[in-house]
Amino acid sequence: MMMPSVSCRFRLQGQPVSCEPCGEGHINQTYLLITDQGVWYILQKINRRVFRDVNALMENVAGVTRFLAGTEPDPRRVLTIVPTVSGQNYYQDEAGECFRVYVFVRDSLCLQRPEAPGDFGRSGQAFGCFQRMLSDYPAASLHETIPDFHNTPDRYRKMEEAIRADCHHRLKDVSAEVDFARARAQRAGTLQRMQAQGDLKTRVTHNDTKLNNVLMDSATREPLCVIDLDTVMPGLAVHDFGDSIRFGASTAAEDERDLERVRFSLPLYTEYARGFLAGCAGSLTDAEIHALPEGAWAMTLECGVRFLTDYLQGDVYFRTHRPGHNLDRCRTQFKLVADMEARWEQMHKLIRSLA
Ligand code: ADP
Ligand code: GN1
Ligand code: MG
Repeated sequence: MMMPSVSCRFRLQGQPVSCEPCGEGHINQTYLLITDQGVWYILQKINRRVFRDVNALMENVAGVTRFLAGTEPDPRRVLTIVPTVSGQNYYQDEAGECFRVYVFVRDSLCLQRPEAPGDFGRSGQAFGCFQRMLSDYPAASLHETIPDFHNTPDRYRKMEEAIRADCHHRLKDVSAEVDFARARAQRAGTLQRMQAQGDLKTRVTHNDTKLNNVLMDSATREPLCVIDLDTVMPGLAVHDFGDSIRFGASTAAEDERDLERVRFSLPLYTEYARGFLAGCAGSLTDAEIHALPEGAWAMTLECGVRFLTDYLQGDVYFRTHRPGHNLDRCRTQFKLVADMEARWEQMHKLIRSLA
């Protein structure tokens, strides 16, 4: 990358000497920016197609990070926004593109899959703890950065719209996946119905709890910092649990093409559940604990539906790196859903034994 001209808009220590793409996020464009004083930053171009109201988004991030920094003195444990020269928390250029800078959390690991025993459980503890720490955060002050983000029935409606439009003539490739999703449409709304009836509590949640959204200390592998706060909104604890499971409790990557290699791992599920429950430290209700397996199933199915919808719409939402990438992702998610259904009793039994 050419040295970005936007860097001069931020209060950096020193002059940039390098700026290279960084990370494997599907949404924003992320760069590691290093200055001549040896200071490392994360520079991000925010995805405007996904986040329509960047001002609201950054108000959320600023509010949450300020709140967390008030309880946590170690700067490596909370995401830190670097302001612009005029004191704003992001910069908008003439073309309307929006950029922000964070302090890079040094000596940290960002894992794409659990690598060492305990990695996944520790990430569960971090996300559970994150949610508990935000339990006193004024939820009403948060903007809904993506409306209906984990409203699974609404994700189904969008899939059906994409099927009807079939604007890229891809429907013919995905009849098995469409059938798989449709066969589960009724059950997919279970958690929303429970929430509407007041059986599941609405909390401040992260909503994007992939393993690569928590940084670990590279020396001790202890969780350091929960990142990617763009979707912190009122939501369901079981969704935070489930989104981690769909990504991390698989024996293969989210985009693995060989489905034989994709299996739902009960040991990883157990490890995560143990860590998550410890992080929540008794704050979950019995109904939430009982619904954890449903959260895993629903988040995996929903994510598969979202990948399928994006495939049908021509890959406009998630960043892709090859033709059919979103369809490959959809297939891994549906394979995991089928595996979970086959192990449903064990998933429940494990949660009961931990609770
Ligand atoms: P996306 O929404 O595209 O996933 P993220 O905010 O998760 O964007 O950032 C993408 C990647 O950049 C992360 O997975 C991580 O590798 C890296 N990253 C982001 N913020 C930091 C940070 N403060 N310190 C170190 N690495 C970071
Ligand atoms: C996106 O931003 P990233 O890569 O952490 C997406 C999540 C999906 C995930 C699938 C804002 O997460 O909802 O579960 O891809 N984030 C947004 O890997 O849509
Ligand atoms: Mg991310």
